[in-house]
Amino acid sequence: MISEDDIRFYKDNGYLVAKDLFSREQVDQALRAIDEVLDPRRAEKAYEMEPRDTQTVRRIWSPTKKHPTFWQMAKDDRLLDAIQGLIGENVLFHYSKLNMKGPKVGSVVEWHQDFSYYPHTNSDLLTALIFFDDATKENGCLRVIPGSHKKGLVSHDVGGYFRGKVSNIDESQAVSVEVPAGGVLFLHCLTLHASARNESDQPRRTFLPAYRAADAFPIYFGPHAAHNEPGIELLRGKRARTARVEAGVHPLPLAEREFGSIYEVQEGSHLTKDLAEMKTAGYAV
Ligand SMILES: O=C(O)CCC(=O)C(=O)O
Repeated sequence: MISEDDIRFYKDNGYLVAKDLFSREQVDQALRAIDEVLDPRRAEKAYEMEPRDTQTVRRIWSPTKKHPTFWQMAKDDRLLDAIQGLIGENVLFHYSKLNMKGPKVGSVVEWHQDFSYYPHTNSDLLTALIFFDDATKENGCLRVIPGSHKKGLVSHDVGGYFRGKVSNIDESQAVSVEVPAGGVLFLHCLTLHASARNESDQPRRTFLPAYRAADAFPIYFGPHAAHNEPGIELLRGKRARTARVEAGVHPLPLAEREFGSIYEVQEGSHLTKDLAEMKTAGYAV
């Protein structure tokens, strides 16, 4: 169970680390599940490759739909207890993804706020980054700007279209969050974050289930909401009969072309892709 101090830290800083939330045994089980999902004999294509090394997977889409181990992990009681402490008693599963961040190639993730991809009526949304390897500066651990979640949603546009990234960040405020394997980083949806390319010879595999308070509803039903919304599921408490609305003016994620992942839209590689290919690719960011 997380403490009052932990909750205060999260509210002040927009992130929180819980070390040892998952055991070595659970991490090993998850690593075996990754191997099963990536087994080339599987008919369903479940992943996206690194553009710089077409042998290396960078993202497994919706792992909770691809293997029961990930769904079990996303519903883990200790994890949900912590999430209830952070976003309230009524908790919806929102969507999931798994970033592989392979040795020597693992793609950079540019500065962004997750909320920019899926603005909701309120900001009680978070992602749990569950690390299957020690996340270090060398293998591209997450970098965050503490307290940035209090400043609202900023534009993620480039050239008049949504490109899912923010430039001119004052990186002097950034903190590198190193987390041991089995640990979890809870990330507020408005916290600015990024990660560098993995230059090391160690992977940094991370499972990212996302959650939201049951009274947070999408305010823009673009491709991401349309893709994720059918998969939402109540995990704790009750469904909401009213939407809780925070004041604010939110830029909407109006991209020049649809995109399959955060990597594609940030790199601009979606602009060169065939739309039909993207429609089969899934829209979890
Ligand atoms: O895995 C990372 O380094 C960043 C993850 C992230 O921000 C994302 O996938 O939206």
